[in-house]
Amino acid sequence: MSPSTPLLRGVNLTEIESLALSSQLNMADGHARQELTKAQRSIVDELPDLFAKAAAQPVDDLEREAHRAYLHLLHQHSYPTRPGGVLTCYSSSVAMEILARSLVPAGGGPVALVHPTFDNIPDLLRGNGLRLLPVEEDVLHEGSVSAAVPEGVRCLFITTPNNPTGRVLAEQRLAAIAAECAARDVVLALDTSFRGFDTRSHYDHYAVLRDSGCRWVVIEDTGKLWATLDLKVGLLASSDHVGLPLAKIHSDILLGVSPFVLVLVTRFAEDAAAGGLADLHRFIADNRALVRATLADVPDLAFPDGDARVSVERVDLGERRCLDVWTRLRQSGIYVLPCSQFHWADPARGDHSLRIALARVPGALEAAVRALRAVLLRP
Ligand code: EGV
Repeated sequence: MSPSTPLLRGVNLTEIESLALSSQLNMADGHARQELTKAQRSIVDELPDLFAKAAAQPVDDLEREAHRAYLHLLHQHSYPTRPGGVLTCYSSSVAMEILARSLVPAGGGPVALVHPTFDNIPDLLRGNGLRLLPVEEDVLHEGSVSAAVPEGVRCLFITTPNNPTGRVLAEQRLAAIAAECAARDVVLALDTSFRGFDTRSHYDHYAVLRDSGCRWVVIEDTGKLWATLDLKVGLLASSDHVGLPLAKIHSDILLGVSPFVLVLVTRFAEDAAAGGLADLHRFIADNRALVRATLADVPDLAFPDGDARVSVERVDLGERRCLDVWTRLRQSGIYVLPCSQFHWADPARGDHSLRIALARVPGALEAAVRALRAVLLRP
């Protein structure tokens, strides 16, 4: 084991991300930190008017508008519109905590969870006393559907597009998995927080889930797309007869999110629908190309997620250990994310990769990746 390994043992990804928050070269967290576009800046210029609108209008209407603007933007036309069908939360992690708590009294076996994925998902599930069973991405996406839904689980939880791999659950595969969950009465839960970046995840998931007849929950997140200084919401959507006390637990935690944030989300979603989303996709693709080009001549290096479109990029370091590289970068005030903790059931499998955030100002990203290149080329 390398001497730097104990440094981050028992530390979660968010704790590592928080070390980077005040750094000029923070390529660690997956939050949006790029510059606002001209159109987005004009929304910010209108904030006093938006504040007044938020204060004047019934919050029910503002909530409906925000759900509609965001979910239609991403082609999720069949989302539930019944009261309580979409619960608005401060963040997707709050939605996740509500789901995890709701699963506890459901009884039965463990929760099957995609492996790897962002570690706060397993941590929130385990923190509520739930047992977990890892499901490898390949098993989830290919081969027998019954292997993707392990015997005896109470819930199957899938992050799609996944964080950090960017892997997207195809429509046919979702339909097959949902049918299996319906037949075996397993709750199917999706975290689609990164879906805004990838049009391959813009098919209508809610239509597929509804038609399957399974019990389902979907967590959505407006927080990954736009650099709104963490003014965002998480959405917790569920099927008619989900059989989980989601609304009750939601009420334990909050009365409602700020109407001001709801209005802001609506305006950013409308701007995205008017062309901003396509611009954002080009921006992320350019930043991904910049990372790959800057590191192209480094030997024994690979980009394992060739097809990814999410706002993070994994780098396979070959023989090098991510903690050694992370430590050396940190000495220059540059932060990325070591990948060990994404592999929540087997951290060693992430010991040789890093995750770089792409929702950043290109100049800063380039400076950070050049420094990474220098570290990797130094023996
Ligand atoms: C990412 C931060 C939480 C999370 C960041 C994230 N962690 N919520 N405990 O929002 O990929 O960096 O999802």
